[in-house]
Amino acid sequence: MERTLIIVKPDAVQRGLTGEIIKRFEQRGLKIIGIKLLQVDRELAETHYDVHRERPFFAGLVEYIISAPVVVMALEGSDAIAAARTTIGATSPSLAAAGTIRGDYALEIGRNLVHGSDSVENGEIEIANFFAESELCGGWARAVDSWVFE
Ligand code: IDP
Ligand code: MG
Repeated sequence: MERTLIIVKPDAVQRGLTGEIIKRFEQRGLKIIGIKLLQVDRELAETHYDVHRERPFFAGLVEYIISAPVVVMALEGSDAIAAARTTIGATSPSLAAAGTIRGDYALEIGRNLVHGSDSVENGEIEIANFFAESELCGGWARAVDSWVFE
C-alpha cells in the first residue's frame, strides 16, 4: 500500500469545494488515514515546496498556500500516488482533462485547488511534515476493503 499527502488548497476551501474534492478520492477507493483543517505557516509552506525554491513562482506559491486554511489528508491505497494524481489532473488546469478535479473546477495554474504527492518517498516525507504519528489511523480496516483491494 502507498500513502499520499493531499492538500485541499486555500482556493478550494474558500470556494466550498472541500467536500466535493474529498468525495472524489473516497469514491476512487482511497482510504483516509488522517485529515484536518489548518492554516499552514510560512515555515511549513517553504519546507513543503522546497523543491521549487529557485523557481520564479515560489514566493507567490508560498503566499497562496498560507493565505487561508487548507484541509490536509493522508490517503492510503494500492498505487495511491498515481491514482490520486490522475484524479487531480495536470498541473495546469487549462490542460487538465475534463473529469479531473482541476479539469472540472479550475482555470489557472496558480489556483489549481489541490496538491498530491509525486512519489512514494515524497508521500511519506510530506505526511510526516503535516501529521504527527498520533494523528494517523494507519491500518484501520474498512468493511469494503476486500471489494476495493484484490
Ligand atoms: P503539481 O502540484 O501538479 O505537483 P508542481 O510542478 O509540483 O505541480 O508545482 C507545485 C505547485 O506550484 C502547483 O500545483 C502550482 O500551484 C504551483 N505552480 C507550478 N508552476 C507554476 C507556475 O508556472 N506559475 C504559478 N504557480 C505554479
Ligand atoms: Mg508537485
